[in-house]
Amino acid sequence: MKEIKHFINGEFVGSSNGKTFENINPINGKQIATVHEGGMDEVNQAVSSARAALQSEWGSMDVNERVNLLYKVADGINARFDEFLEAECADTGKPYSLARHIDIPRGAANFKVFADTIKNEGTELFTMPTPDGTGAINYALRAPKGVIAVISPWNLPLLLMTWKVGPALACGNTVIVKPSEETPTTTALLGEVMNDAGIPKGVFNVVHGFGPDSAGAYLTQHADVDAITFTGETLTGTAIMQAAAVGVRDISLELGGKNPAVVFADCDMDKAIEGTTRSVFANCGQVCLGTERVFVERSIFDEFVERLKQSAEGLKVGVPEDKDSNMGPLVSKTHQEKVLSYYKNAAEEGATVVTGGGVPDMPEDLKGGAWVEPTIWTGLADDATVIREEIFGPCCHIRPFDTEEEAIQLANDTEYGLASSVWTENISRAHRVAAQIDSGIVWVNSWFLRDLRTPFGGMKGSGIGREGGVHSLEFYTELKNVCIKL
Ligand code: NAD
Ligand code: 6OD
Repeated sequence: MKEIKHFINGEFVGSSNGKTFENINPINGKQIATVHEGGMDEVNQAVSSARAALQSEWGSMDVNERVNLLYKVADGINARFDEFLEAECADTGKPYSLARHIDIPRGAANFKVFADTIKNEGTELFTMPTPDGTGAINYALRAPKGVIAVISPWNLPLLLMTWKVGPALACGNTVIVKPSEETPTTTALLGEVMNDAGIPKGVFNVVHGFGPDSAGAYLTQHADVDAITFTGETLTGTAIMQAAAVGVRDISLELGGKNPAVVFADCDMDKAIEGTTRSVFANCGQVCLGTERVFVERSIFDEFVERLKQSAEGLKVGVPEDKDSNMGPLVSKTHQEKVLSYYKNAAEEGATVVTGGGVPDMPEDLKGGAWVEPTIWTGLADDATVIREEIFGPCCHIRPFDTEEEAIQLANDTEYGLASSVWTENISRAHRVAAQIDSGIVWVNSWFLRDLRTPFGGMKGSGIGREGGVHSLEFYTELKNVCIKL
């Protein structure tokens, strides 16, 4: 059985307490690896290594050298593209076709883009008059924040982990990553790439384990961690924010969503169906930016529901290596139980099940997997459970609306505010509606189209802070003002 160890100070090490857990393939429920579970010892060692590395060659390295090393990391991921692909798909069950286009290329791009950002972005300078007439200039210096804890989820493991590690290292910090217990493999592989690229020991560390009473909590509570960057559920974010309050440490929180799509009668229906099919069902609905509430103008409601149904029923649920498969299983049996409980609840609360609602009939060797059907509901009241709570599965509710004002009010009727999509060919309406929807990103006639220079993050319960482009530099550095009296 393959063994996955921690990566501390440039070396793969097992847990001192001998504790391990199983890494399960969600397509069939079979174990694919044994993972070491980190305790306080491993977290202490990783934090000490990260602190020491700040004082080593890494701390005094000039930005050009750092940028070159990060380019080598990106090249290293690309050089081992197929290994990363296989590992990511085994941990998550997602189709190769998806991971090949999104997860792995973005894993590499996250290093290149932030290397370029730190190299090309200047800081501000102001000149000011003084009473004696000589004047003064103020300029800003950026310094790394220090030791950063990165806590990441399982849905896009490499993409979301490197989205934090890339800018953190570009800014000269050192990191300790606690990847999700469901998906440890690509983070471990990245350790090998870091060594091959020549990243100094202790700059990138990985401790595996769980959240509460395990590596996640020990790391976020560790007094020598300077800042915490987290992606995951809103409830976990709340616990991490409490941990960060001790010692007044900075946090960046990218949390859950209950994202709306608003489809106007003047949309291009083909584009709206194609985009909504992706936003609801891609990655088996496990994308924080995915759509779970669809609002459609009444005059096209029936046609839209029928066409989205056909599109959902045309999806092929299958194993990662199947070229025709466009939907894998959920990440785990535990998550399958959660999603199926929402399917049951929707029916109990009176939903019309347009399609799906259960478990697909899979071949015998896949029956132990975490499969669920793509599912669409209509007819629920606005306070129904599946309309209020994040499900994180391949499902949505579709509701009609009559006016633009009503559509905006419905879209904003949630405690979350991460992402939204608006489908209209009317450019004035697109600008008007985008400005009024309370979410960190509004896509018009698209979904998950990403420019990494733009601000990314959530409003309301979907998070605190923005990352992306210069916004990442704001989080991963301390800005110091120097005022020179002339
Ligand atoms: P999760 O919150 O359960 O776990 C995320 C990570 O936090 C894991 O590594 C876990 O071990 C760790 N953790 C759990 N409890 C902890 C604690 N008390 N202290 C420290 N660490 C702890 O999330 P998940 O189930 O892995 O991911 C799905 C969730 O993530 C969904 O809610 C989804 O919307 C959200 N998400 C948000 C974004 C975004 O950009 N806003 C992106 C992806 C996923
Ligand atoms: O594209 C990104 O940078 C990003 N953070 C995506 C988040 C997806 C959530 O599942």
